[in-house]
Amino acid sequence: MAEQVGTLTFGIIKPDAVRAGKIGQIIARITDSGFHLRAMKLIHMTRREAEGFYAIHRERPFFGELTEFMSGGPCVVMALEKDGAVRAWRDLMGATNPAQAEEGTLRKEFGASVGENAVHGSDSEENARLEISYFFSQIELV
Ligand code: IDP
Ligand code: MG
Repeated sequence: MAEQVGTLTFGIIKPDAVRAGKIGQIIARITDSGFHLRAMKLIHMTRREAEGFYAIHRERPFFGELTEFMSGGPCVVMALEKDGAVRAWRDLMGATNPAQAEEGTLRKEFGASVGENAVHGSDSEENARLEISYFFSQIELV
């Protein structure tokens, strides 16, 4: 495993952005912003896998819509490294609702609605570790 120079966060290029052909542009924005890719793969989650990933939102009114969307097509899951990675990745993503996201953020550029907002990012280092381990085994982290 390469020497770790920052902290890790977990990101997803969501099915809407994959469907729109934006994988390459989003990865370019990620690496141009100084993140190092530590793990990455294209997957298509089952409904159960999406429900497991978003279990924390089980009671929210949008849980059904969210897990249907996230299991509705392929997505790209990633472990990203940078100094202060959790915060830096959320800053690059922008607000949950693309209509409220700042200029220059990924959700502003690629998100269509509060549900279909192009990218996911962990909200804490602890959740980043849990989310990375949900999708990647030890040997998939470079
Ligand atoms: P975050 O992705 O910015 O951390 P969360 O509140 O954790 O936002 O919500 C997780 C995901 O659930 C969002 O990214 C979005 O895809 C979806 N979501 C959040 N709020 C709504 C809503 O009001 N309607 C539909 N989907 C929502
Ligand atoms: Mg969240």
